[in-house]
Amino acid sequence: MSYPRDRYDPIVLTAAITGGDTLPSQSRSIPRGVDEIVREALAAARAGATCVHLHAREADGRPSGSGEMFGEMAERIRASSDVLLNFSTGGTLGMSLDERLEGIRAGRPELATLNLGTMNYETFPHPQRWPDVEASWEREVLERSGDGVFVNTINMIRQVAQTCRELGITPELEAYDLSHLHTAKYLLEEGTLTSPVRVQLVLGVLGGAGNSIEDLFVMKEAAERLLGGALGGLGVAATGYPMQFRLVSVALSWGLDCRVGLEDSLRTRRDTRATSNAEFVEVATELASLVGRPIASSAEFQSDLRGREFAEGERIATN
Ligand code: KMH
Ligand code: ZN
Repeated sequence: MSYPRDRYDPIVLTAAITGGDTLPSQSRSIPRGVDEIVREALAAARAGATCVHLHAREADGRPSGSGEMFGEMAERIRASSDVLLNFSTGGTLGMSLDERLEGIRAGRPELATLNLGTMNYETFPHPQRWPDVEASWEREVLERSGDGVFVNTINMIRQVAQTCRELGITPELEAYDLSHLHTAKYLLEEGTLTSPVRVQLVLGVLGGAGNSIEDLFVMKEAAERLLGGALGGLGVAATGYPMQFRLVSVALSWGLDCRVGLEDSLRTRRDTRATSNAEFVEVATELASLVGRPIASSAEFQSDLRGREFAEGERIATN
């Protein structure tokens, strides 16, 4: 599956199961603890997701970088499904990079996020819009609002890229803004990243680009202009309702990979809060069917990723 996609080429559909930005008090549907996250990931796979993007959360919903939890999630999901695993290295504010990399070392997912820059990162920017919360740790998160910085220095990015290479993991480059695409271009030129690269445009985080269709257009055009032939895949993850589904609708028509799920949105209709990630996958597969865009099976995506590794290995062998 090369990029750009032809008119009927399949796209990769990722379900973002739980994330680490939302607070459990916002919705009891946000899976917490290994049992709930595994259950939700398997249900999303059964509903048609090619891949699941996973964070870890403790039983009380607190985000965690625990290698033990990620390792258990990987083992239990792989025992029941061929869905591909995409683990977050984003962690949560205050985690060291080593803590953020524990999960991929333990679970050896097929993919892992590689966040392309340091940025302001706000989920609850104004007290007037804070959700009611139950746990004291949630209140502490809200009280820190306005000071959120997501740290990803160039050397940290180099370390994530190197760790992925050592573990045979495909990095998914997370671009929140135009500057991140320039960083990706530079890292390809210095050899930290190797072509082809998979880029995901992450839209709607306060501190990054917005989640309008115009923002998606600008970022897509910039990605193609800056990364051109090095793009092996280009996708979009947009936050919030209705923009997650509106951008998915455009992305499906353009042949971009798509991400849906409770990490990025809590509603599947204007007045309906989602009760599962499978509901999001069902909306995305219905939209895909309506616009004639096949969704890649996990086996197709797996062989695509392996094909590149093989091709890369061949290139190294002939040097
Ligand atoms: N929660 C998304 C906006 C990661 O996991 O590394 C950011 C994200 C990045 O998914
Ligand atoms: Zn994530």
